[in-house]
Amino acid sequence: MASSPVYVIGHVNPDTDSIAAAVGYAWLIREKDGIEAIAGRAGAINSQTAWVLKHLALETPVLINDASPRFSSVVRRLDSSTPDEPLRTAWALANRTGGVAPVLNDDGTPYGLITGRSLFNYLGKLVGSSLKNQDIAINKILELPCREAADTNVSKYAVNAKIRDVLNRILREEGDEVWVVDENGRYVGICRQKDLLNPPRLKIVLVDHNEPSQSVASLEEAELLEILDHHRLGNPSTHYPIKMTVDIVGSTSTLISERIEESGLSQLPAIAGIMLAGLLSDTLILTSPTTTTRDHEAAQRLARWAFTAGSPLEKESIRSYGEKILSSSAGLGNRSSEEIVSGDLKIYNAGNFDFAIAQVEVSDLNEVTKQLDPLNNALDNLRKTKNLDFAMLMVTDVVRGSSRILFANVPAVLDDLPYLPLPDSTRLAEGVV
Ligand SMILES: [Mn+2]
Repeated sequence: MASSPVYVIGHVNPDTDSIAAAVGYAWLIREKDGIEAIAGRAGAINSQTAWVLKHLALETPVLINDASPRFSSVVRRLDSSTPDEPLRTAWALANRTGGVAPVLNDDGTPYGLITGRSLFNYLGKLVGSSLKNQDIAINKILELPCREAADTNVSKYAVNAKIRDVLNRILREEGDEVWVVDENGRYVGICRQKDLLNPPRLKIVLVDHNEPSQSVASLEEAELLEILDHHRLGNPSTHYPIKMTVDIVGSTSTLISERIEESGLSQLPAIAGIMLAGLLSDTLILTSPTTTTRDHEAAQRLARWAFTAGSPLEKESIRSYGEKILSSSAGLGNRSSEEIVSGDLKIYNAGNFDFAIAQVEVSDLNEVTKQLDPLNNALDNLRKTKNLDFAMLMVTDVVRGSSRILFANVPAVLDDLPYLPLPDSTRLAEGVV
């Protein structure tokens, strides 16, 4: 079996830096190490990232929201025969596949599986106890159609199904093989019981986060190779040593652009373009308090790679590109309150409280006033369903650099927050993004 690919994946509720870092780092691994690396995403992309991907004509990374091994990691794509072909075809096939011949209908769906057991059962029926039938010559049997000797009761599993979910059921089945089919029920391959017992783990590199709670589900079932991030440490735990870089810069894209430079490589314009978008989005065009000199240098470097002749960003400056990116984030208008409070959501535990902080970016803080009641309701529902002590929604004006904060069930200790209480019981946090 060919070595399995490495997936580079950012956090759930991905923002632009999270997607950009996955795309950029997967490229670097492929380019520098010659390893198959694929950019993944742990959830739906937001409207800002969608705009950037489209503008740069980049493909959306593959959705991976659960790292539990799937049938796709163990499927054997064996050659097949058809129900009407003579059994000798299946016989020849089984000699090459190690004893199995998949028989497929014309539309590509499984008809039945010819195995040693199915053949033996069939011969038993054919010969029976009658002495005269024992004279049938083997070459006559091999002329019979495949359909006769195929076991048509073999179960089918979707190529994307999680092995863990159905393993016990499969182990109780009679045969050693099961079908693996695509979403239309068409043959993908077969899979043997013994391959399911210890499936290869998904190889994963985490970017732009390090807390398992912000990661793809079933991370513990994956083989974690590396973490590359710029956030606070959130207790990642592994059974073996891994490469880990958590540095104080404004974006993960900054770190990756430095790695690319260290390798003596230059980035493709479109990928440099999305990394620059990740950097400018996380640092609000290099103005956020998290911005460092290294981010400024990275922006220059990425701009040099991205703003080349013929690229979609040919005529941009860092400033003009940054403004387009920030204004491409959707306001509150065309999304439901439920979507808004769960879109960019992080769950924390600190000081004996379980709480959530959600954030949404707008270009005008007055948008909040119009939707205050539904947003408060959605925030409180979110708090209840997630079983939290309290929840906050930061509505951030990315142009003027201020936020309005909505609270659900906020504890008294937070009354001392230095943010101006407004009559509608939200608070204004000037300069907080
Ligand atoms: Mn980031």
